[in-house]
Amino acid sequence: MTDRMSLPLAQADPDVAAAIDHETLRQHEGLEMIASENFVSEAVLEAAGSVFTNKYAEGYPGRRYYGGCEYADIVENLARERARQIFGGEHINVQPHSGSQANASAYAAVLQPGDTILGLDLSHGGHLTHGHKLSFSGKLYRTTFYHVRRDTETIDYDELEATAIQEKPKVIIGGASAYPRLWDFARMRQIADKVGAIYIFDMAHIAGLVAGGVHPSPVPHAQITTTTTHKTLRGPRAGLIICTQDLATAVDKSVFPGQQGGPLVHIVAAKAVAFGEVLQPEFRTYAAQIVANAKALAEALQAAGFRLVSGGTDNHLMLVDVFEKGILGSEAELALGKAGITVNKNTIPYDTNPPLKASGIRVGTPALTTRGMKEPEMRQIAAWIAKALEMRNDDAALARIRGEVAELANRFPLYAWRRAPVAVEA
Ligand code: DSN
Repeated sequence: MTDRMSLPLAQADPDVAAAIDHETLRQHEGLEMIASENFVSEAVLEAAGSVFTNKYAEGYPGRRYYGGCEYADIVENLARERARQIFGGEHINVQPHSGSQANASAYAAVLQPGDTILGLDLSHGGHLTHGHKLSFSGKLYRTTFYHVRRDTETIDYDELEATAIQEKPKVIIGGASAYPRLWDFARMRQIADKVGAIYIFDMAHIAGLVAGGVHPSPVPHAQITTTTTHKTLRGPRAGLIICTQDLATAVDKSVFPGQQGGPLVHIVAAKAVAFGEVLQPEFRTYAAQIVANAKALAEALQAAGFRLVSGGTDNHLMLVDVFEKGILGSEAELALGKAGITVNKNTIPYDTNPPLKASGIRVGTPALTTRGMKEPEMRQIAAWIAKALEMRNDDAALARIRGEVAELANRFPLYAWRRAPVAVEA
């Protein structure tokens, strides 16, 4: 290997190294409350940064198109076995590079272009890949949507059933990126069976809660369950598919060679490590604390006068209707960012504002729970959120909150040895 190939990153590429240092510090100093984000362990980071990034391994364990796959087989088999222990299910595919590619593969396994999908409307909490017209799912397939009720802001299963009977979809997909309540998996499967549709459930947001036993599982109900692995599940950024045995060959072919070439073996290895962590008893405690923290945060925000979509939360996230107080979601996101609290603006059901402004913010607890924060910290954070939104046009007040936030963050260290303050310029 040449000398240059052996240099540590800080010497080989100081610009990228500095950006990584800054990002490490940013993650440490702020309060990460984007509901879909989390912090992986050092072990997962190490596997994700391992020499498996060098390896091609098209195919599946024992049936590869390249030589030298004996260790790739070991990590892929470990990931599959551990995922099976966590979620059950008859067949597991751990190769999807992302949740979107897991969904693309799931659809392609059971649909032809032009077939109909019935999914939750994006503006009611759904996901781009559940049929939105700007996504492959809305371009390749005919799409139709179900919604939440105006009064309860929970899924309208009667509307879903009526639409299914009328539109005769080949796939009904459940799952959401911004829905704070439990799902009725049995009812959805019943509707799917009634109209002869395949029931797919995308559990990306709640997978860690399902794994930790604090949320019912869709796996016994859905013919195909998809997920990302990096949200509540706290693994590397990637996807996963669980399906019934009769769909195993179609799903495997759909992932490779249908949607992807070689798997990202370093990420598959990191999934194996993360799934090993999920199998430890501590993960159940972690999952329970995510939900307890969300409840504490929701109650404190309500006590501070905020309206929450659907009146609260059953899972890891909540949607705060800030427009009810005359604040746009985009303004709230900006003000909270200045105060060191990272959230995203989010449409609320029947929103009268466009998505880039939105009437709500989505707030989640998985990442802060990983740092060890509990209910008292959630109540403190709710007070800061209320104060920051009230003082949203006062940069000095927001900077003061940011200082208090940093003090709290310092009490819950993150990646301490990875931070290189010397390399980080102000
Ligand atoms: N971007 C993810 C989320 O934030 O929910 C969904 O893909």
